[in-house]
Amino acid sequence: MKLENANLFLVKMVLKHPFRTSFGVTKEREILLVKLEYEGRSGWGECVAEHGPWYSGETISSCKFIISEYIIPWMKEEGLEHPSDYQRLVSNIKGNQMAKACVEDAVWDLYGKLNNVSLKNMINGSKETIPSGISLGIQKNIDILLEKIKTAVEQNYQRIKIKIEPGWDVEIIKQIRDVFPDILLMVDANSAYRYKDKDIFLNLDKYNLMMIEQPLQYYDILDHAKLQKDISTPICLDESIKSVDDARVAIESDACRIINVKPARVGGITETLKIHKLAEKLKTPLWCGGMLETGIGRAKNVAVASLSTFSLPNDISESARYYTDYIVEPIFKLNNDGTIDVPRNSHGIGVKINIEKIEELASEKISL
Ligand code: OSB
Ligand code: MG
Repeated sequence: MKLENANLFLVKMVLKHPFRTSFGVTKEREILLVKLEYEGRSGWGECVAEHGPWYSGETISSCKFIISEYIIPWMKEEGLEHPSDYQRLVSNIKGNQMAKACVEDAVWDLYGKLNNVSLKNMINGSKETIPSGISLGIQKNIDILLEKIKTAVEQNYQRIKIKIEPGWDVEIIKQIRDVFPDILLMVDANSAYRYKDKDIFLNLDKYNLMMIEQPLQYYDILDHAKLQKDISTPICLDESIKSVDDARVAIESDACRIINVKPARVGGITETLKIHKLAEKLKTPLWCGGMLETGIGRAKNVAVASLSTFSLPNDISESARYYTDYIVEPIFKLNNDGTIDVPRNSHGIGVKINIEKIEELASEKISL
């Protein structure tokens, strides 16, 4: 298939509740969507980059630039036999994983639609439902957080993740454990600490946490390995892992024992499949992270989480947790057992795009 048409949409979605992490507060999400067209069919991808470079170095503007200046023109020149050929097409572009990933997602979706096959089946996903967890941001006070945990536990989310930062860590976890001694609980620091803060992690080590996600700087594999020697709670890396090579180095140096794979952060589905193979070989448990995606990115994440190595609860909560507007149908709902169904009888990412809604929410539309 050789690309005939491409469109970018910039939509704004307001979160039901502000989401606060150690690097900032998100109240609304500006989202770049990519639509690719070939032979009357279209494929969609969602870019997870944020307005500013706070989670990673990429931004909506940098992604727009890389996609419109290079990726789309190259795709109009050269056809692809299969989505797995896409990596070669963009191999000259260093970094810019999120920009590359959202176009790759649209290629997989388009290929699935042209060939009547679901993304789950294209990548050999082996699960019909995926375990769902919830990520709770930093709150104004502990009572609000405890109430949010109570609600999530009643909804049967399979594990609770708490965002931490200096001043909102050990004492908060102690109080959560006083009320909820047995829930599957983990924390995510989004790089808010340095190795010199090791005592905080020695304290957190007492609270039977499933894992500690990204405690230190994203480039700092050495200090993560030192910290992992000091504590028995597994370290899970998020921001540090941008490729299968990063994953191999981190696992081999014991800088982490679990990886949060965000397909967009590692450059796409093909790179994710390489990490899946590596994790299978090295027996490293994976789970799929989230970036407050709309239904387009969420559908892709759900399919990826159906891979056998994605054995731990994912940051894929039900659609209604995030936004009041929906741009796909059906929306993702939480089953009573805290799982989410993987679309399998539909084609591509398995959701129908509500183009009227996208046009309504779009502040910008670019035809390439
Ligand atoms: O670090 O996992 C993270 C959201 C935005 C940016 C970074 C992260 C997150 C989350 C939310 O934790 C996960 C979700 O989409 O539910
Ligand atoms: Mg994280």
